[in-house]
Amino acid sequence: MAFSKIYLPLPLLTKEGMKNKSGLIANLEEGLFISEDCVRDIGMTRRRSRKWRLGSTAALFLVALLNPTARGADPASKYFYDDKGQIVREEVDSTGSGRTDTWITYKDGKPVLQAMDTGKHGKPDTWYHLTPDGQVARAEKDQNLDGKPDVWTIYEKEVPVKAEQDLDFDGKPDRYIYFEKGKPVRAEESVKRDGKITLWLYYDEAGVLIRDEEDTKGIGRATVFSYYQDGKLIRREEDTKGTGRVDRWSYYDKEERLIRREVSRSGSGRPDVWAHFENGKIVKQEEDLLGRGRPNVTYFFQEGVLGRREEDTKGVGKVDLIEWYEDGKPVKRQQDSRQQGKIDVVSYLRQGQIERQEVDTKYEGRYDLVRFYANGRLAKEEYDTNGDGRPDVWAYYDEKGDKVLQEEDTEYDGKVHVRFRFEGGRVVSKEVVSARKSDGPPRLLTPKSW
Ligand SMILES: [Ca+2]
Ligand SMILES: [Ca+2]
Ligand SMILES: [Ca+2]
Repeated sequence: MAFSKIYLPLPLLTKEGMKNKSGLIANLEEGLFISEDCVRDIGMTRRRSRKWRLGSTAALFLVALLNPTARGADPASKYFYDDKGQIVREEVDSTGSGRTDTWITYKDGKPVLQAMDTGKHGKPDTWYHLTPDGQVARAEKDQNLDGKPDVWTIYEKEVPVKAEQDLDFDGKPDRYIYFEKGKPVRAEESVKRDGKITLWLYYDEAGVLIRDEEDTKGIGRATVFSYYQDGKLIRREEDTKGTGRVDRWSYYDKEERLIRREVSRSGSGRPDVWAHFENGKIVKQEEDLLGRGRPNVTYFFQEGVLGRREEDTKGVGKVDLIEWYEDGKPVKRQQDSRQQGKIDVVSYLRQGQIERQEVDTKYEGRYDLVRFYANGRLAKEEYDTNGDGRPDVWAYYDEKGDKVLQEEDTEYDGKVHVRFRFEGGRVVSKEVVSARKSDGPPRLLTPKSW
């Protein structure tokens, strides 16, 4: 009776095939999961089976068998018979190492089950169930060596057609793999290991992942769609609100690093936010705040930190508002209030609150008004009305924003000569400090407000 050699490998995931989501190679042993890693995998990270290749364990075993001189011994079998002389069992030491590594069960003189120790554990970890004509009908594999199978493969004419994998070793399958012509074409997985299928994977003819769809919200339909090239993520589309409409598109480079992300905040199905990344860090983000289908706001980042924001507030194609940021807060704001290509208002902020503002009231490239704020409210203004670079009118405001006092240097000598007091927007008193020309009303100032 010859030893029935069965080396049909199980369609397991190889090292290359077991990248997890962050792109790291998962912990593996002989191309298989190791148990702690699988347990840790539950609910935490998820490995996507990028590629299947036929497992190598059995192939290595075959090499060892064909090359017995390497061990210096020949395979040896022990046979066991029933009282009628019919063979019931065979124990094989396939490498001649003195240790049994294959156990074959016979029925009616034919092998029906071949159990193998593929990893020198001293006990079987792989079982092949055979048809009466000696073909593999079903295979089982115990990956975590707890004595219980956790991969089940169904064969037709010795070609795998379906496999089931128990990834958390609770005895129930969590991944179903479907084959065509011996190659995986499709898989389904219960990501939470609760039996509910939430991940669908699709493979090309070479068994390389081309697309997967995931129901991340447990709503019974896919909300994340990922596309792969050469097994690597190139694009991901997401329905982040579960409305049935994609509202986020992500694009990746050859190292699976994010290079662009588009978002539809309005939910229209068309992007209105465009973010650009370099080396995994955001460098620029554009936004369409006017709903015109093109961006009118751009954020600029350095080392992932916001440095500047530019806005075309009217959507005319010209930036008229620039904000500078430090530690995530605006510290300076430049405005072209007339949209004519010149900055005429500059505001300085602290902790996001305005402290000072310089205004070019005549739009001639010179700041002739300085405003001071207290707790975000206008408190004081200084005007240089004659363009000599020195203030000559000072206005003071109360907490309601009403002007209460205006002082004027009518002689342009740096001193106050006339003082007007206001109540409810009207002059209630005039005090002449010292002046040659002091008979007029308070100076009319522009701009009235900004
Ligand atoms: Ca097991
Ligand atoms: Ca399970
Ligand atoms: Ca002046």
